[in-house]
Amino acid sequence: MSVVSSVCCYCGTGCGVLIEADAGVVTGVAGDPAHPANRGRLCTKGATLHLAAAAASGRARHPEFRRDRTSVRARAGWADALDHIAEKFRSVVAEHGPDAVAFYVSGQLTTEAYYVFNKLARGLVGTNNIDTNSRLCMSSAVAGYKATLGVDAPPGCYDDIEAAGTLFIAGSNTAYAHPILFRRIEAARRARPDLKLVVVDPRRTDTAAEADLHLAILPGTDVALFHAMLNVMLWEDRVDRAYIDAHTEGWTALRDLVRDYTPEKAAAICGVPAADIVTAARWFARGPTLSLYCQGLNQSTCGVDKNAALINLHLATAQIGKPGAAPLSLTGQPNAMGGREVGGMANLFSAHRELDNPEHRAEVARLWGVDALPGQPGKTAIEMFDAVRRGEIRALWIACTNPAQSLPDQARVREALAAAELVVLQDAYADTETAGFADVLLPAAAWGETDGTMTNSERRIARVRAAVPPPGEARADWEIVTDFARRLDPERGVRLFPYACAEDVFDEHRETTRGRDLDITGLSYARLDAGPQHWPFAEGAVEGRVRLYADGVYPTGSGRARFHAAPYRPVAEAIDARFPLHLNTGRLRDAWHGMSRTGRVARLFAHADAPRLAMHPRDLALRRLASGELVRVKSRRGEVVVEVEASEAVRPGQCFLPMHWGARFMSGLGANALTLPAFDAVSKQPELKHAAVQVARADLPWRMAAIAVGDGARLLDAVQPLLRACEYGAAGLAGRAHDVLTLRVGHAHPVPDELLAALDAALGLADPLTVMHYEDRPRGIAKRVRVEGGRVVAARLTGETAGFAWLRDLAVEGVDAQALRAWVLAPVAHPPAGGRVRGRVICNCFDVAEADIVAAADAGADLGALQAALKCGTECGSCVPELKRLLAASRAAA
Ligand SMILES: Nc1nc2c(c(=O)[nH]1)N[C@H]1C(S)=C(S)[C@@H](COP(=O)(O)OP(=O)(O)OC[C@H]3O[C@@H](n4cnc5c(=O)[nH]c(N)nc54)[C@H](O)[C@@H]3O)O[C@H]1N2
Ligand SMILES: Nc1nc2c(c(=O)[nH]1)N[C@H]1C(S)=C(S)[C@@H](COP(=O)(O)OP(=O)(O)OC[C@H]3O[C@@H](n4cnc5c(=O)[nH]c(N)nc54)[C@H](O)[C@@H]3O)O[C@H]1N2
Ligand code: SF4
Ligand SMILES: [Mo]
Repeated sequence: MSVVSSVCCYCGTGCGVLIEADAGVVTGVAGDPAHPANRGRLCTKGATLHLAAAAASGRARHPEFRRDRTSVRARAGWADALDHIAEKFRSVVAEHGPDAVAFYVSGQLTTEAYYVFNKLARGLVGTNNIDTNSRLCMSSAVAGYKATLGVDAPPGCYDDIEAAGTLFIAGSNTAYAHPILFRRIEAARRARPDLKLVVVDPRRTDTAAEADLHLAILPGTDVALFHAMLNVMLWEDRVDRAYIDAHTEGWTALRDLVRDYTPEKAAAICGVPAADIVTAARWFARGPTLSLYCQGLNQSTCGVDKNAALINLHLATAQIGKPGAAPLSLTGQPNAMGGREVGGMANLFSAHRELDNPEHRAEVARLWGVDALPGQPGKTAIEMFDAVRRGEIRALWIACTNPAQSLPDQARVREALAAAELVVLQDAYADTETAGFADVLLPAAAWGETDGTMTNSERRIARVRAAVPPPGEARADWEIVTDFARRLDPERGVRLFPYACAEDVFDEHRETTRGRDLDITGLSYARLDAGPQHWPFAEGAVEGRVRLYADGVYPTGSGRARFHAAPYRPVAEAIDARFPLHLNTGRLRDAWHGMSRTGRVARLFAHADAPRLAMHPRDLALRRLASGELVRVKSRRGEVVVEVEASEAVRPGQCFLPMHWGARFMSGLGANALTLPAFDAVSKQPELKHAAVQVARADLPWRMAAIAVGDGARLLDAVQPLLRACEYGAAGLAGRAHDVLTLRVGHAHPVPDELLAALDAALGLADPLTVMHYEDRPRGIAKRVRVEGGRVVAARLTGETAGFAWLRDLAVEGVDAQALRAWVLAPVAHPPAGGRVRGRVICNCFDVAEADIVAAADAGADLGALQAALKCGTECGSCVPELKRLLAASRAAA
């Protein structure tokens, strides 16, 4: 057995993990006690990384390609696949120029892979058409920092959590999206009960529920709120005039602008009490104040203004450059920061250089050893897919991202993917939504299989290490690019891409940072082996700089930070009589994006096993809907059918749909069937957090549900035809010791018998000799159950699906199925008396269900008693916020 230290491949917290491996297989993970981001802790997703890594089905193992759109992809060798792409690229470039080629890459690549992709696009192909999913994620934060502080550098660090007097969390559901940071926040508040927590979020998330003050603002109104807070600070003389005079510029314009934003006026725009705005302003100004913010600010058509308006507050009160005081933008993906360092966006260049600066271009050309670099701006994500759709971009290389799930307005995205002459997909898995569009599939090594570095939210660079070899012929991302570059241009490619290992790439990247704000010339793999380090870390330094701007000098040219005076602007798509509800989208605790990895770990479905639209009970009543019913959610662009659930966490007039379910896990295209491609004029980041929708009951009387024990990914493949055939469908996994497929579908009329027969064959329900079978044709009701060794291993319920959850739990628990025979062979639909259903699991570590927690809470338990009796929330802690919420709900009900 071997143990290798690396970092978690999920969120930007960047937790250190120890990967245990045996005979080439990842067998376990543990939090790395030596890593400063997590000190040994992991959240639900991090703690199950080994399960995701060990799930072998669905991995891309061999290159595949097809010569034309009418054929299917066939397995090929690396040389043939890469030569095929090279040939296509050469012909497209010869005929239409380099800008007819584009790369769409990812904040989940290592810095080294990111670096070589950039060099390939700009240095070898000669196009700036390289953008990334960070455009959907961090580009407003990048632009917000640059507009105010001069460069894209988060000035604070995680230790500021413990040093702060006020934590100001805006548009971040830290409890779900950065759980280990939230554990630190909880611990800091336990240690110092006077540490104030303010949360700005339209929803009452678990993060908001923990706050001393929750500002449940109306969607998109943050700028009005932040301006009003500054208005209060001005009135009450809480701004730091000396700091403003010495270290900033643009104050007068901002001061004049915010005069109009009285708390009363902002209260009307934001839908929160004016008194709360005043309180927030006072706590903020008192400080030291650490702001933590994420997609609620970034994913907006005024995302840059939101970011900058918050930074204004830090500058006006001098809450920056000292312990506990900083505007700290949380990065989403594990290497969102590293991508920015190497210039991984269409408008950026290596080492925080600017594309539109000719000197910067010349510097990079010199460093790379090329004559010149293209100056024509590249296309950003939304623009890029539009250009593909129009036929302007003909060849598209996608790596480590799943645009057929995650980009807004899926109908348009899919038109683009279908229109392209060549789609290359470099992914670790072969079964993502985007894989269906790929002409060439290049199998990539995944987490635990590659070497490199990543930078987390606090500018800390850590080593990523391989613990096992990649499966089949999969290769590291940087290696695929290097090989391709050498084939595309045998002379220049070999000269420009001389790398033999990831470290060679790192060393070259390091050199490009010399003299820049993010100078890391003092770092090396050897240095990083001793532990992760903050940048900047210039040659000769003994450690990285933990906090920036302590001296009040900003890299803006004038040395002064710039106030940003932009008025509040509403969301792009207003609600109206036809689309009267605000739709908000975002994350759940245990799912990662399109679930290509978390969707292989059955226990990660236990917290939320299907996509559900959260709506306020009043809005449900208005539509005569009840929790659990199917609804059709429609926007101007598309629709989805999902279950609705009553939730007090959303305000009346709003609803929330998780982003995780795409076409592989549900019928339809998921949340992004509804979202719109409108983007911020500066950052080009789309407004994924808001669309206008309508919601109405979906009358789909024909229902079917199925379960089956087996290989999760294979079973999910088998249910795809049914998901496609039905208007409603949700597929997932359940279980811990073994995978149980779960499938629920609904449709206006019965689906063709052939489809059901095919499903039965795939789930092992076809053999009349081994399958118990009840059928009531006139009523359209059928039950089929297969029992093996006294255990339910597969079942299908048609027409009447009331027994679904009960059967699923029987299959999960593998309990003796004696009572089943009588039930299957009788017309009753509901589970027999005593047929218990476990329901949602809140604590994933100890497998504790909501029902058991609620029962204990109703019996008077407090958090300590709950933890002592059920052990829930005593391991990773991810469920603690929810335990507190259930306890509070129980107390309120009592
Ligand atoms: N479990 C889990 N964790 C993740 C990820 C994941 O997929 N799953 N993904 C990672 C990635 S890439 C990212 S970018 C981060 C995202 O992390 P977060 O940004 O924290 O997560 P989201 O749920 O997208 O959105 C955050 C909150 O913004 C709120 N919001 C919506 N509109 C507004 C608004 O107008 N103003 C304000 N103030 N708030 C608003 C939403 O209600 C939501 O609660 O998470 C990272 N961590
Ligand atoms: N409605 C809505 N949409 C959203 C958001 C939202 O809040 N609401 N959030 C947006 C945000 S912030 C983000 S970051 C995006 C995320 O959207 P995506 O980038 O599409 O998300 P993932 O599912 O993480 O895609 C990563 C892909 O890389 C593959 N992969 C994993 N490891 C490797 C590897 O080592 N190498 C390679 N080559 N491939 C690998 C995975 O199998 C997966 O297919 O979604 C955006 N879309
Ligand atoms: S908080 Fe969880 S998902 Fe994020 S890096 Fe840490 S273990 Fe991974
Ligand atoms: Mo993200």
